[in-house]
Amino acid sequence: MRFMQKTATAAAVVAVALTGAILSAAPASAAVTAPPPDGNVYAWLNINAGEVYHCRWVGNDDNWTNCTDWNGVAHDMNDKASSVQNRGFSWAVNFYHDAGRRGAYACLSRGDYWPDLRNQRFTRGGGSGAGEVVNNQISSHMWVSSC
Ligand SMILES: [Ca+2]
Ligand SMILES: [Ca+2]
Repeated sequence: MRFMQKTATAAAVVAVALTGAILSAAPASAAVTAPPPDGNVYAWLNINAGEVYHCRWVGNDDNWTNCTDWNGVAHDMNDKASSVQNRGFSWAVNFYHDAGRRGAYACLSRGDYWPDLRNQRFTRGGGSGAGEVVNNQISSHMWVSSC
């Protein structure tokens, strides 16, 4: 009986510690530089993810005109994203210059973060937007096994 009580207490302590870690990680800016994977790819309106206005996706999206943030609020991110982050569990993400996964693209590996898309270019695929700066030009994305 005594053993069970101790076990229960220890479990409660662990649960509190985990809850504290999650709560402190979610809203802090530190979470942006070292985010835990949650299966989503994120895009923000401004650089450095410094803006509440964002979208996130679990799957692919052929047209960023309609997307939703983590509160389920609808946004238009087409040709507007200035920072992106891959919080997927295992896949990389291709970001395309055009809707429908067309045009040139840039690839972001799992766990990576581009805080300022003015520093990134569409270096892959060729076609529309090839070699251009990624900032304010992404229109669709697709998960891929690797970059
Ligand atoms: Ca922008
Ligand atoms: Ca575009």
